[in-house]
Amino acid sequence: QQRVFSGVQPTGNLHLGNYLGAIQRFVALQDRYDCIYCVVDLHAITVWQDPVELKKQIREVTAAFIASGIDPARHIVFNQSQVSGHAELAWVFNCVARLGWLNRMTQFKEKAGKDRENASVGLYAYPSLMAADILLYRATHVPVGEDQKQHLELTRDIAQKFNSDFGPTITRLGLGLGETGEAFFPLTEPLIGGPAARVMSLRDGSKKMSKSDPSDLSRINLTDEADQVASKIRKAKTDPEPLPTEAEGLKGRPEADNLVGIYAALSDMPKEQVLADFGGGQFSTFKSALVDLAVAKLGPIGGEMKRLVAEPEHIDAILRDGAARARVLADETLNQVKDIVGFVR
Ligand code: AQP
Repeated sequence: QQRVFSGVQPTGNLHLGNYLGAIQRFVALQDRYDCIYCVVDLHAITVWQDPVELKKQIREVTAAFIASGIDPARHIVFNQSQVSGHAELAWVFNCVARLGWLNRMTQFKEKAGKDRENASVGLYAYPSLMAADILLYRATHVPVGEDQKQHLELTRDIAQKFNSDFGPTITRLGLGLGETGEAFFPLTEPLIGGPAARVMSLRDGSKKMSKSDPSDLSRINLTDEADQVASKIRKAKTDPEPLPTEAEGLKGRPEADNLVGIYAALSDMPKEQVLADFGGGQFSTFKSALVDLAVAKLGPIGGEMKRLVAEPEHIDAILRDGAARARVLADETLNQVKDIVGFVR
């Protein structure tokens, strides 16, 4: 069975990168897979969160999912902390993952910065929890932005080590997948790609668009009003050359490449087509078209998000229902893991 799992952290300022790299693709996968979309609040607290804000942000991410077109009746939408299996399986994976593997994770190095001694243990163990999120549902596919590639590789390493450490027990208990029956966890495939796998900051083409960038001008938030979107795109950094006519010409021009990629992803066309339409022209013309496109696409989503967050009881009911359905799947895996590892239950 083909199953998709992915998550978004409720850490504020949901932006165009989150939308194009993740949420828009979550929506597109709904017809082909059973999907589980999670608001990963346990991940959020790896850095300190204000409790009142955290609650608001959990509801806001849920609202973004629904406003973008995810159907919580057909698929599962919930917040991670309501299903305790995530934390339980993460502990088992903490005992499977090796220190050396975690030491190589670049996101931890970036987020911990120079003051590594002061980073939380949770931030360090984050990839192990992420592996648990995915493998608790034995998900086969995970749509994420490019920045999560390394964590996905670690998830596969953890699955593989668990499968090999416990191979004979998995076979003896008849819990394996596929022909050989030795593997309990699938080797999950990342779904990364398209023109917006890595949306960059509007102020600096070498940095990814991110929630934590102190400059609000660096990102387009999903809840920005039309005039804010227009002003941010008009102020976006560019270079003095006109747009190239072919994708080759975007090499070495990160800001131009980023804006063309955003246009391509928003309009669901390849970058080549965007350049066929706008190549040779000035940025000002292209930026005006990009403003119109971004406002047309994001305006309704932002409006619907605001309407939904005004009814928190409705959102909380969706999350409770999703969590109850997720728990059934999670408990099944977790019980099998307990049997494999040798716990008494
Ligand atoms: N710039 C991006 N381009 C494409 N995809 C992106 N994603 C994030 N940024 C970009 C994808 O969005 C999903 C959810 O990401 P997250 O919840 O891990 O949040 P984040 O935006 O990466 O935020 P952080 O890490 O909380 O904030 P920063 O980076 O500011 O410290 C993921 O699929 C991610 O790949």
